[in-house]
Amino acid sequence: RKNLSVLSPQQVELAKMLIEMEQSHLFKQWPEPGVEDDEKRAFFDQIERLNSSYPGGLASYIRTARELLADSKAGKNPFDGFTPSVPSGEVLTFGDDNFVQYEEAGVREARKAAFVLVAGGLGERLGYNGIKVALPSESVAGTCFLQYYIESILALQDASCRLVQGNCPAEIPLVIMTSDDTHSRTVDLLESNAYFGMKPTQVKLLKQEKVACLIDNDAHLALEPNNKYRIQTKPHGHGDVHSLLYSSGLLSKWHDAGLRWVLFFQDTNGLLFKGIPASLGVSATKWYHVNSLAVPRKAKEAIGGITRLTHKDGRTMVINVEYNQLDPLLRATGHPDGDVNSETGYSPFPGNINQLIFELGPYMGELTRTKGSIKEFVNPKYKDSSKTAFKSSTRLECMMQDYPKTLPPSARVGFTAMDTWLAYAPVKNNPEDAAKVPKGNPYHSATSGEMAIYRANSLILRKAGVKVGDPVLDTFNEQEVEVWPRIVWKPRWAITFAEVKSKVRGNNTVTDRSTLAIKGRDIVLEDLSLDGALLVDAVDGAEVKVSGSVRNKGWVVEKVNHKDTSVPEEVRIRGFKFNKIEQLEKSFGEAGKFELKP
Ligand code: UGB
Repeated sequence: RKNLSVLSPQQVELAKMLIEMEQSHLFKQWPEPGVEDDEKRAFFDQIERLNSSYPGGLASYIRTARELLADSKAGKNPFDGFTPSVPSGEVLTFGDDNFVQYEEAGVREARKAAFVLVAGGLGERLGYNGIKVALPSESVAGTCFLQYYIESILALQDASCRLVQGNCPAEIPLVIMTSDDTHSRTVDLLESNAYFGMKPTQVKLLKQEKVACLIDNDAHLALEPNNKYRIQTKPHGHGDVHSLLYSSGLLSKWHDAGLRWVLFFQDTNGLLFKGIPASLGVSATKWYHVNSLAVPRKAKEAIGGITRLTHKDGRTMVINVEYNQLDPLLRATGHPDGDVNSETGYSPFPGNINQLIFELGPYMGELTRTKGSIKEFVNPKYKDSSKTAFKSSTRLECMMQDYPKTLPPSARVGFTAMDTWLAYAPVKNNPEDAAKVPKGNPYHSATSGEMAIYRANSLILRKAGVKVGDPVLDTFNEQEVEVWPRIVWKPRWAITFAEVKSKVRGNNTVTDRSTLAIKGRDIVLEDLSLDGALLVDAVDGAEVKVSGSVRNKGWVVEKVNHKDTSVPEEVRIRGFKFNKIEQLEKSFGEAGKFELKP
């Protein structure tokens, strides 16, 4: 009480709030006024930040925490009264007429879209020292994830404008949610690479704040172990993206500019944009307010399951049930074996890849009501079964895919499922953990993430009529993977299957030991026979026909041990590198018609 004289009027109000919320333990060790006054004010600076960054303020955080901790202690099932069942959604088959039509519809809509990348996570499971969006998605061209995302958005923007023939103001906005863990390194990555070709004004960074940790079931706030003037904080989860978008004012700006869609995506999926155009087309055609992209999911795989939940009172919703909850929910509702694979070899519940497409109007309406707050959860690790003490402090968390939980039953919530090879290859696990993944389940490692890109591009070219060599099985960092020809292309070469088909003519062949990098927009493969390595670059307007027989010693895949610290971290975590023995490399720097025929 005596220390109040040290504080500003706003800080005094916050101090009173803390006392009312039974947080007086925070001040127990405070010395007399006049001693460490700057530290006391700094303490309240942090309290002010924690208060203003949480919808409803810190008092609301503490109240919610008490409720959720009481529910957790009582063992209350968050799905009490709900029965799970398999929802129905749009299932796409890559390359068929339906897929191509949805892609065209999606490209048409893309100029009315805004993209939101959640990239505040440190990626503890991966253990990589840098930010995850700076990791190369593949090592033929060395494109990092952020570059791949930005170049894909720009390619979609151009494709969308071409389709509507000029009637196009489009500069598709990109929002990146960062955190203290990732913010400055994300800014550096963008600035040192000229925003990968995007206008800096198109990109907006929103930084999420961490939330206060809690020491017990009464939601007493935790102090840092060695600092009585600092509240301990931890990440609140990707669900923060909704309140940040709401408070940024961006949604109404987008709405006024005629935008219609907001697409959310995660930090390390090198296949993501192969499924985006068609899924956006599904949203537009089916008028989905919420559309989640999904892939077949192995039972117990560490991705959420999209589930229809029907309550005893008749309410029903289609929602992600997180991987650690699906199995217990099924067991509690008459499925004694829990989450198991069906005869298809997969769980009947489609896997949520957390790529979400929201219609902007209904989304804005809902956020005006909720201020962007998302249903939270708490996951305390108790010391013993009395559930009275925690092993370490806990905090509330939230997930962006829980947004539909507060929607009325009239909301149109659906999903779009497609093959995993096309749309999902995240990089989440370090080599040791990936090597322990049960056989048949995906590794989700840097190794599998990169190999998945070569596989997808090979399969897409095959579908477009190219004869692509078969994969060989090999093992890197103790993970057995299919090694397909190392084929990559810039998103501006082709962002849809229709574009791929339009740039592949005649009889083309790529052997299994080949590497192919296509870096320019107006490059066409026509009667090419490739057995080796070929890298072609061309400025826009340089129309290059690549044909004839290209044969050289090529690039050989060489193993690298993940423990070999003489190799850069981003290379050794994938377990291989290229020995670039011989290649044909050609660059076309001016507009015109050219033929590359060795
Ligand atoms: N992220 C943030 O931006 N802020 C945070 O505070 C935390 C994370 P993880 P997770 O698709 O593979 C999700 O850790 O949480 C960003 C879905 O919940 O990679 O294990 C972070 O930077 C799950 O349903 O994923 O699981 C990253 O971009 C499942 O679908 C993103 O949030 C799974 O992803 C995800 O963080 C999946």
